[in-house]
Amino acid sequence: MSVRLENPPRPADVGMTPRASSGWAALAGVVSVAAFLASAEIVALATGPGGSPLFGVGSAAIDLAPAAVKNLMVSLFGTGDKVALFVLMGVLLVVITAGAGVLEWRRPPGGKVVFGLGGVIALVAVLTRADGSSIDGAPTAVGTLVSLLVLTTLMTRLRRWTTSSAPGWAAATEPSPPLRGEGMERRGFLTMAVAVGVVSALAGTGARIVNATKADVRALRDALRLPKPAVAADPVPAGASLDVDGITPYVTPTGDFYRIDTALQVPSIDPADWSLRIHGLIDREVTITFDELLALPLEEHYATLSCVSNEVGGDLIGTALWLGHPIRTLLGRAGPAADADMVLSTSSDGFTAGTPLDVLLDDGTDAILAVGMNGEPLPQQHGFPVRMVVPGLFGYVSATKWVVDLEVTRFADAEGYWTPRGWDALGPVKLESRIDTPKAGASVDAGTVPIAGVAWHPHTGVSRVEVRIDGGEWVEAELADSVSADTWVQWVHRWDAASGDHTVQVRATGADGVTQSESPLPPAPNGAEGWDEHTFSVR
Ligand SMILES: Nc1nc2c(c(=O)[nH]1)N[C@H]1C(S)=C(S)[C@@H](COP(=O)(O)O)O[C@H]1N2
Ligand SMILES: [Mo]
Repeated sequence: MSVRLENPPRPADVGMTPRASSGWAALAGVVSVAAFLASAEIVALATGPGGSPLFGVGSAAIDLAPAAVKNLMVSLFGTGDKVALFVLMGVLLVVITAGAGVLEWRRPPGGKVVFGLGGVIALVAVLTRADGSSIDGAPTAVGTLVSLLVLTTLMTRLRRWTTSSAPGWAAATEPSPPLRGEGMERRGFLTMAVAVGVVSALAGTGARIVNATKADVRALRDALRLPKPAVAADPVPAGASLDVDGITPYVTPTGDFYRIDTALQVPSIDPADWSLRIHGLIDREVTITFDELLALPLEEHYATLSCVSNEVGGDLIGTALWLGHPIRTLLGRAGPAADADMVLSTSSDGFTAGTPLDVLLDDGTDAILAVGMNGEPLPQQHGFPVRMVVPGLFGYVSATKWVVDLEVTRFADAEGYWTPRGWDALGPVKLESRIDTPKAGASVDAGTVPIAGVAWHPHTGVSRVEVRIDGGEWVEAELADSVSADTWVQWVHRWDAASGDHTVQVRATGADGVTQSESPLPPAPNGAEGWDEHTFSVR
C-alpha cells in the first residue's frame, strides 16, 4: 500500500513520541535565546556596553514594575535585589523560549512570532534608556535575527529527524532533499543544538566579561587625585566609638556601605566627560565641569545616609566622610526664582530626586556635590564621579548618584522617580534606634551583658536613648560622642544579666525633645517607625 501525504507530517503522525519531539523543540527555543544573547553581547563589543539587551530589558522591568513588586523585591532580597532580578529574568527567559520552541514545532510560525516580538520589546527597552543612543539598538537587532535563523534551522533539522524516524515514512515519499536515515538526521539536529549552545555560552560569557570590564571605571578612579579640602572635618573623637563587640562602627567602611539604586548596570562616567547643568527657574544657566568643580573649595563632612526602605532594625544606613562642594553656592550663581521650591536632580541613567530648594540653600545644612567618600574618590556604585549628599533627607529625595543635571522647579510641576511609585514627595529621615548586640536569638554568658547599638536623627540629633528589658522600666543608656547632629550615635547599656530568655526594646529621643513612638509603621510611604526589639538568652 502506498501512502501519500501532501503536507509535512504532524508530530503525532511520526515515530518519535510527541512528548519527545516537543522536548527537543523546547531545547531549540532555549538554544535560540542563548544565540540571541551571545550575538548581542558580541555586537556590543563593537557598539559599546550600553547596548546589552539584558540590562536594557532589566532596567525597563525595574522602571515599569508596580511599586508593590519592587518593594517586595527590596524587602525580600535587600541589596541583593538585582541578583534576584537576574535569576528571575533567567528563569522567565528559559520558560518563555522553551514554550516558543514548542509553539514553533506545533503551530509554526508561532515561535518565530514570539522571538520577533521579544526582540522588538527588547529593542524598545534598550533604545528608551536615558543614557542610550540609537547605535545601542544594533546588538538587539542582530541578536533577534540570529535567534530567528537558529530557531528556523533547528526546526527544519528536527522535522527531518522526526520524519526519518517515522515507520515506513522514508520509503513512502520522494521528497527532496532525500532523508539520510534516522541516525544522520538526529545527529544533524543534536550537533547543531549542542554546538550553538556551547559556542553561545562560551563566546557570550567572554563578550559579557569584556563589556563589563569596559564599563568599569576603576582605572579612571584610580588615576584621580582629589584636592585637599579647604574645610577639613574635625577628627572623630575617641569617645564616638564605644568598646563593645558587635556594635556598628561609627564610620562605615566603604566596602560595607549599603547600596540601593535602580541601576542594573552601574553608569560608567569618565570625569573628563562629566558636567553638571543647572537650569529651570533661574536667572542664568550654569554648567560646571569636573575640573571646575575640583577647583572650587571642597569641604569634608561626616553624614549618615539612609534609605527610606529601611525596616526598623534594618541595615540600609551608613555613615561616611563626604568630600564635596556646597550645592548652595552653585545654585546661588544660577539665581533661583522666588516661586521655585524644588530642585529635581537627574542622574546619567535617568533616576531623579526632588529636594526642597530651601534645604539646599540653607547655610546650616551641608548639602554637597560629593566627589569623595572616606578619603577616596566615590566608588563607581556610590556615584562616581559626582553625587549629592544632603544630611537629614532620605536618599531617594536627595542623594542622586552620577548626578548630571539640576533643574530648579516646583513640587507642583515636577516629581522625583519614587513619588509616582508610592513614596512621599518629601522624605526627612525619621528618628530611629537600633539594637546591634546581643543579636536576636543569641545566647550570651551571664554577667555584665552590653546591650548596644546606634540611634539617629540626622540633622536634628539624638539626645537620649533608653532600653527596657522584659517590659520593665525604661533605663537610660550611655550615649557616645558624635561629630555632629548629622550622624548617628552609638549607645550602650551594660546590663547585669540574669539567666533565662529576655527581650530588650530600645527607643530614642531627638534633640527636639520628641521620643520615638511605639506604634509600628512600614517603610512606605515615608519611612518605618517603631521600637527595635531583640530576644536573646543568658546562660
Ligand atoms: N542615580 C541614582 N541615585 C540614587 C538612587 C538611584 O536609584 N539612582 N537611589 C537613591 C536611594 S533610594 C538611596 S537610599 C541612596 C543610596 O545611596 P548608596 O547606594 O550610595 O548607599 O542613593 C540614592 N541615589
Ligand atoms: Mo533609598
